[in-house]
Amino acid sequence: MTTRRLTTAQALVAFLARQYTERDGRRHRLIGATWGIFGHGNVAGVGQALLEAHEDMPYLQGRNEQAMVHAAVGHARQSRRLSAQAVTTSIGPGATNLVTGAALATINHLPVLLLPGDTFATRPADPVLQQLEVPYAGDVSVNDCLRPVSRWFDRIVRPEALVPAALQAVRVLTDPAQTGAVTLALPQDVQAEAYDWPEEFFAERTWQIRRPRPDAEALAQAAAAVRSARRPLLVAGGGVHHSEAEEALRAFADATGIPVASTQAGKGSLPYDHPCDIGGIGHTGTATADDLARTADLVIGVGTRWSDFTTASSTLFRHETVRFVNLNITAFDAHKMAGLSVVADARASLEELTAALGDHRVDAGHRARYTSAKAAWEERVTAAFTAHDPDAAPTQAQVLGALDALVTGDDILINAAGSLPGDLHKLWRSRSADQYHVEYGYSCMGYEIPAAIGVAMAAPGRPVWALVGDGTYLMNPTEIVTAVQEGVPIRMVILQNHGYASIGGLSESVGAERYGTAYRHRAADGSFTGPPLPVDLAANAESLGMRVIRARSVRDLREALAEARAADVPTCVYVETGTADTVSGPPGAQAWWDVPVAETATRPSAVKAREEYDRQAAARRRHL
Ligand SMILES: Cc1ncc(C[n+]2csc(CCOP(=O)(O)OP(=O)(O)O)c2C)c(N)n1
Ligand SMILES: [Mg+2]
Repeated sequence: MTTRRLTTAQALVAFLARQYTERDGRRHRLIGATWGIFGHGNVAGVGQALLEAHEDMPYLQGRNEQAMVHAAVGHARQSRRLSAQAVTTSIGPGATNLVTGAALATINHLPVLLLPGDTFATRPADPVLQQLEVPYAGDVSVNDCLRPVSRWFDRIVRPEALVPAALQAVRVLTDPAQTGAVTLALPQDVQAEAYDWPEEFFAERTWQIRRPRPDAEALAQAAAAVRSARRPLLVAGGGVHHSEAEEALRAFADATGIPVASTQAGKGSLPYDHPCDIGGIGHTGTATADDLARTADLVIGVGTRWSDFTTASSTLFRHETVRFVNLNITAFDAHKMAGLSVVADARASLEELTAALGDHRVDAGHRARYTSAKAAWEERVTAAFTAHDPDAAPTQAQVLGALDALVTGDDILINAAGSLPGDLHKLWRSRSADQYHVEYGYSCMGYEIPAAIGVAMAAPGRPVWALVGDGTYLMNPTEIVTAVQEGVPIRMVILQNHGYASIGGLSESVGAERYGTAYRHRAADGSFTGPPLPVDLAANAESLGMRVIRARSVRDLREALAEARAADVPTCVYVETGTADTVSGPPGAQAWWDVPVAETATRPSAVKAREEYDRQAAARRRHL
């Protein structure tokens, strides 16, 4: 047997550089680059290996471990999960900084390979710097925090264990039902240890991304259910995008006339101007979609996890005999809502369902109803987007309106948390399948800027916009430096409203009186009701190397956005949209969201909110 003598870290990097994915005849490098921040837990092992292999495995320098995972996740989503990135960290704090990013990746079913350094396997000195010691077990390290948020976790305590572990890691990364964060914890001594590796370990390997076809019987039952429904509705989730099923969905909608609503992850599955597209569904949905959901007798979920935002916390689907059909590659999700489950690839099952339905079409009355509701909602979008006074400061919706007037299907918008996801889900007119990139599985503040870098790397030449609230900006602005270093011309819009408009509004609705949600000085009575804080986020972004344009009015904003769009360096448009305790999003929520309210309280606001809560909660329904 021919062998090659390498360290464990060198072998891992050489192995990763030779893994490929293939789907629909297209081949991609699985791990195209490795992000890293070095410390004593990885500098001499993985760091040295990346240096030796720099031509085969590009290294990207991040500023914060969580942010590196966000960048990798953005990249994976933009690549339709056919390509991923690795993230290497030191031990201790560098490793535990991965936890939030790992949870985000796993929840969103997006692949990322995490390579945290780990404490010595051989333990010559115990403890080493940053080592956790617990009194009940000798084999626990901080990296065990990554187990519950990883789809696959292994600790490589001997060099030769890397061979099966690395193969399992890639199997999970490339499995469309299982993928998410995959962790290989690498004790720092083992990383640097040499071993004679079988040469075959480094052979090029191509992993077919499977498209399992639906079971014939399950599909026949699904087709029968659709045929007998009078008021069917389709809910498109993120699985439509992951599977590149947009064309198949369009063909299904064209043939059947069944209206298509979308979750946050599924928005853009149909372009907004397709006659069957009725926009977002659920708590942040459109009136069109939510009204149809309330009266639907059959709901076809495609690639959705049925989160509480989608089901309005189990209150949305109200038809007495409503049934669900779930097309999902993950059996776990396909069985939700007591649905008829079709466990298969979204594209394959949509194609087969369309064929099985032949010339079946929903009746004209159903079509007429959603067509006029869709037109009425479009008018509300236009009203929210339109600024009548170009010299006034824009509202948040008018900022979206200015973007709407500027962008083409080429532009990609990224957001994850705050009041923007709700406004975007309700209002945004998605022109292309991948334009709408809102991470709402984890809704993690601070995803936007690093994700924009990952997305821009996966979509060179396309304008990529990170839309960030001021709270979100303050959570995680540091990857701006990375965009500047790499010359990735991300566009960023900072919407300054001096605090948390989203949680402020929520707080008020649940009787918590906006407590702790505005960024204000303390007043004389100790409460945070003084003037807004004198922070200058535009100057902050500029200090990190961005080009910054301040927009004070709607007119300024239009010019600034156009300038940013044309820029070839990272560019920020900064705009004030009011204060977090005064702004309110247009239009209001069309369906409920369950956030439990104090059952007993002395303050009248909470007592009143609880009455409303009990009224809404009475509409909860378990679909069995
Ligand atoms: C990491 C993280 N911490 C906390 C939250 C809870 N949270 C959701 S939105 C929000 C406030 C966002 O503020 P900002 O970005 O200014 O947006 P705005 O609400 O003002 O639109 C908070 C704290 C979260 N989603 N993510
Ligand atoms: Mg804010």
